[in-house]
Amino acid sequence: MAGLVELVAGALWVMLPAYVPNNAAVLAGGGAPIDGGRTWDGRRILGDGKTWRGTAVGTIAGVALAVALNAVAGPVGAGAGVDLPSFPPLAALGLALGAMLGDIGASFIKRRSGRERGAAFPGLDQLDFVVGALLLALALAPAWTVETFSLERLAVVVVATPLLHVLTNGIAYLIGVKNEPW
Ligand code: CTP
Ligand code: MG
Ligand code: K
Repeated sequence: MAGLVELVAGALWVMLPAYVPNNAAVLAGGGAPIDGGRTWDGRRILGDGKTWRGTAVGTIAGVALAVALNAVAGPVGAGAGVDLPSFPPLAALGLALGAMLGDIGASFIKRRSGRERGAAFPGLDQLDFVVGALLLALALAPAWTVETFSLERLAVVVVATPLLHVLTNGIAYLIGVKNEPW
């Protein structure tokens, strides 16, 4: 049991800098779309839901959270009796920016498949940012990523992230900051 708690706590901890960017982007969204309104084959390349401001604020929020977590990793880990990793700068950037890029890549796929802005794409919506975060972390901080994301932790991330995503987006919808509950 103690092992399971430590496993789940560690998995969620290392993903926090990837979880926060999407939520920060929702709060900060608006302004110029990344695709500048351009279309491809009659459909928007990305759509109005992917903005420069949302992407920048989301990325900064994720990196800032990693910096904050670094400051408290020791005391919090000791208090909870678990070993919590800290985030080197490139790992933090990879997780945060990668999460945003994964979400942007998903919008690209959604538009190509004819889905309008805001349409749901179950599965993709919940895991796009996980894939983006892990890939960019792997590219920017390969040793840290391989060491930190054990297969066990990855399994927890793949199972727990969709649940957390559904929960946080549902709350964001209910309190009126998000247009759709996904
Ligand atoms: N947002 C943003 N920039 C991003 C990601 C999100 O500005 N890179 C903001 C937008 O205001 C967006 C909101 O966060 O409408 C919700 O994000 P998301 O659900 O990812 O976008 P959707 O509007 O649903 O568009 P899409 O169908 O392309 O996912
Ligand atoms: Mg959406
Ligand atoms: K999305």
